[in-house]
Amino acid sequence: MIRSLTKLTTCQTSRLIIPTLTVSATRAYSTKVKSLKERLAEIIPEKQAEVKAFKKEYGSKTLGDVTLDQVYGGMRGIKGLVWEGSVLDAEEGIRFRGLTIPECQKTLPKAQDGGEPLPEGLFWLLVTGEIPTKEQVDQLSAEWAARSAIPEFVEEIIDHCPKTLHPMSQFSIAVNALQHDSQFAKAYSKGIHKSQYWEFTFEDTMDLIAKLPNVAARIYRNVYKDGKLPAIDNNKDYSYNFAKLLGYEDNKDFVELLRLYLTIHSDHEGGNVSAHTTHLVGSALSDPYLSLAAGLNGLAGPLHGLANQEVLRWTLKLKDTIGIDASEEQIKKYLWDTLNGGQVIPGYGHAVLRKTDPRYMAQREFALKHLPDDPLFGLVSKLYHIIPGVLTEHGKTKNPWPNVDAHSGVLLQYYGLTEQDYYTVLFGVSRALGVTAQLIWDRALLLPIERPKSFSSEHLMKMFGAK
Ligand code: HAX
Repeated sequence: MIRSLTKLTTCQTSRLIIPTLTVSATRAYSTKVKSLKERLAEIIPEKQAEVKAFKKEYGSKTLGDVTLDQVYGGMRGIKGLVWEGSVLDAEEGIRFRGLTIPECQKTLPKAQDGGEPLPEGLFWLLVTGEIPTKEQVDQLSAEWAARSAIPEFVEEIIDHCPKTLHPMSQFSIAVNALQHDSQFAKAYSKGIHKSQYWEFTFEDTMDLIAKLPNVAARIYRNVYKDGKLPAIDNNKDYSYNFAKLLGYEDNKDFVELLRLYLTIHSDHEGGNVSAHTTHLVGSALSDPYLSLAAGLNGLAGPLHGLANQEVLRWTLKLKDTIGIDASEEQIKKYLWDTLNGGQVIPGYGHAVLRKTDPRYMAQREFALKHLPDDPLFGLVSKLYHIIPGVLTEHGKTKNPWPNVDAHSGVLLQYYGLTEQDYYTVLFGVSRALGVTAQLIWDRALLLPIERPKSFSSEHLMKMFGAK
């Protein structure tokens, strides 16, 4: 068995599609270090064999019953998806390939000693299950820098969007337009063997991730600034270059924040709207561009990623209405007014989590280190002590604790990125890392088109003999 696996690996590696690169980019990363794709080509055959054997032996086992409440209740808790990159525990929060956020902060390569992890490392971890070396991560930074340019017609499409079009809609339009250069779509239409799907998915994924900062920053500069973008620095990491494109690279702490932000927002297992949508659309063999654009449209919903803009808007409104030094009683009244107005308190509650989100805690730790005296951070901390009690008394939400979105806005506004409507675009750039990592595995494991069963209410009532 081991011998046949080795054979497969060698032959798979020799068939690898090597991307075309500019001379400087080739110089930047044509070293002895094995590339992510080469490493993947070794891992995939082993995993394919493992999953095949697993399915053969345990394929008929059940994972649990499905209740009618779950069918009407957003499929909450139904176990029906495979997701390799991360698993979410209701009490503990997310683990990326088995690692908690603090463990990732400790073990993943960093740009500076004691700093935040580089999202390149997290991507490597999500894709391979292995912690990369600094050299491997540097190679990935260089590869993404080399692939980062976007076609002129995509720039024009973005430039033609009205400033009043929500940045997430612009983002989704631009990602769809990038599909023009999908290697997967082109190869598929020529006719490729299904064993090669993952390679073209990988190439699209690498191109797409590399281009997202240019797309996202162009939207930012067009809507909020003068529309001009600087060139990126091929010797710098992904987050530095993204910060540069946005115009914030001079502030080292902001760049560190972006590294943390892009790392922790990347993946949250498979059932959340953006992840599941990307995976579902990809199952029709829609390429990674089309799949991610669909996922981004889901992320743009206020109960999902858009909550981060809603949190800051709601918090600033609270501040303007009752003041930054409002008493506990005033804050409680404000909270009850929101709830009695039939609105949710943004940034609180979660479909799976039942404790404070560790992504919230990671951002709180960052704030305690870098902006402990910021008045708005003070208000966010005060809300953290008051909101869970009020939501518990309200008695509806199953989880009164803050989620990831309750903290990101206060950090971004501290560094001057105050344009709330833009926040979900940053989330989208990060989420791309997790959902496209899974797309590679979806195609490597040859997962089929998704097609769960549905019934009409009438049919369900008949099934149970309900009158
Ligand atoms: N404020 C007020 N009511 C809330 C609430 C909140 N923060 N969170 C949940 N509830 C309500 C629900 O609206 C629901 O009310 P109804 O029975 O009247 O429909 C009830 O409590 C039960 O909901 P639940 O089972 O606890 O929560 P769900 O799994 O249905 O929904 C949500 C999870 C995250 C959508 C929900 O908690 C919410 O709307 N939170 C506020 C918006 C938000 O922060 N979203 C971001 C979530 C994290 C994320 O995806 N980030 O991208």
